[in-house]
Amino acid sequence: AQDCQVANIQVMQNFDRTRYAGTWYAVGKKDPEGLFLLDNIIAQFTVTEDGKMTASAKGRVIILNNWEMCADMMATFEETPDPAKFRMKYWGAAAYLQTGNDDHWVIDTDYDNYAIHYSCRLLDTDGTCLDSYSFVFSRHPTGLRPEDQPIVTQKKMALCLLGKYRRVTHNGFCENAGSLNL
Ligand code: DAO
Repeated sequence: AQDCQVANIQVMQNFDRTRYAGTWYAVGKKDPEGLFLLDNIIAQFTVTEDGKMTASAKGRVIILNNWEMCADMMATFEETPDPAKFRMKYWGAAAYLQTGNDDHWVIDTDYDNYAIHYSCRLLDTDGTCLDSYSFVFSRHPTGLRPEDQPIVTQKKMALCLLGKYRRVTHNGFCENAGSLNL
C-alpha cells in the first residue's frame, strides 16, 4: 500500500504474540507531534497467564522544562479482529508522565531480530495519517543486522515514512543508576 491510506496498510500476517514476547530495543523512531520518548528506549513485551499482551518500557524523556529523566512506562493491549492490530493503553509509573490510548500495529517482524511498529494518532479527512509514530525494534542493542535493513526500508516506504526516522541511541542511561530512575 503506497497510496498512504491508513486503511490499506498491510500488517503482520498471523501475528504470534508469544514469539513476540521479550526484550526489544528501539533502534529507529519516527516521532509523533509533541514527542515523548527520546532515546534509550527498551520495551519488554509479556503474555500474561490469560493470554493478554502487556508491556513495560523505559526511555529517556525531558519533562517540565528541561528536566531529563528515565521514564518507566506500562501498557496493556486490547485485541481487535486483526491479530496484529491492538489498542494500547499506556501510563507512567509517575503521575507526571504521559498517558494515552493509541493504535499499536505490528507491521512486520521475524520475531528473532527485527520488528516494525506503527501507530496513527490522527486520521486526515482523505484517509492518510496526520500524526503518526513508529518504532523500528531490534533484538540486538547494537542495531539491525545488515540483512534485515532492506526489509525495514521497504516497510518504511509502505508506511509512507521513508526518511522520517531518526536513529535511537543506547548509552545505558536507563539501565543502571536505579535510584535515579523515577
Ligand atoms: O514517544 O512520542 C512518543 C510516543 C510513544 C508513547 C508511548 C510510550 C509508552 C508505551 C510503551 C509500550 C511499548 C512500545
